[in-house]
Amino acid sequence: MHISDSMVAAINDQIKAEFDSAYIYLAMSAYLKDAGLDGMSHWMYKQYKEEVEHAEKFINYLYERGARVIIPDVAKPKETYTDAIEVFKTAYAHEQYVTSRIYKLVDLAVSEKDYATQSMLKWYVDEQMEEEDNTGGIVSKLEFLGGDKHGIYTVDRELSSR
Ligand code: OFO
Repeated sequence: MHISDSMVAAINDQIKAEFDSAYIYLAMSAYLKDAGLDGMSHWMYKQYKEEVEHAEKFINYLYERGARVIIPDVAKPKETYTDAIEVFKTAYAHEQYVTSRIYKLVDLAVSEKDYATQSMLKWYVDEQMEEEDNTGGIVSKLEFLGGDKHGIYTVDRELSSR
């Protein structure tokens, strides 16, 4: 069955959102590196790479469906933050936003009875659950520490093993 123009447009839009996410995390990684938090910076760098993979997965899906891929502009990400907690809170809120976007794609695929796209999106639904859990978990830890430098150092070391 042919994929609809509206579904192709929505997926191209999501490809942009994934690249925007990648850049947001790359900028967070650079901020954390500058703040001397090498482990957190490394964690965010890995997150950046994952977002590029998410974009590529959508690109390959459109290729499989014989649809046109549009490579987007990437939005300039925020460069500076108050501290590591603000970084991870922003990342958590961003993941919640991306989840809402993925759910809208599912809604569209359901309304169009596009079963192939629904099946492909299942992977993203699961992935978003994991990403919210990861970023939300780090926020909880940092909030618990409430600025305690030794604790932050420990979390930083822990995140270096991602
Ligand atoms: Fe692509 O999952 Fe995060 O944004």
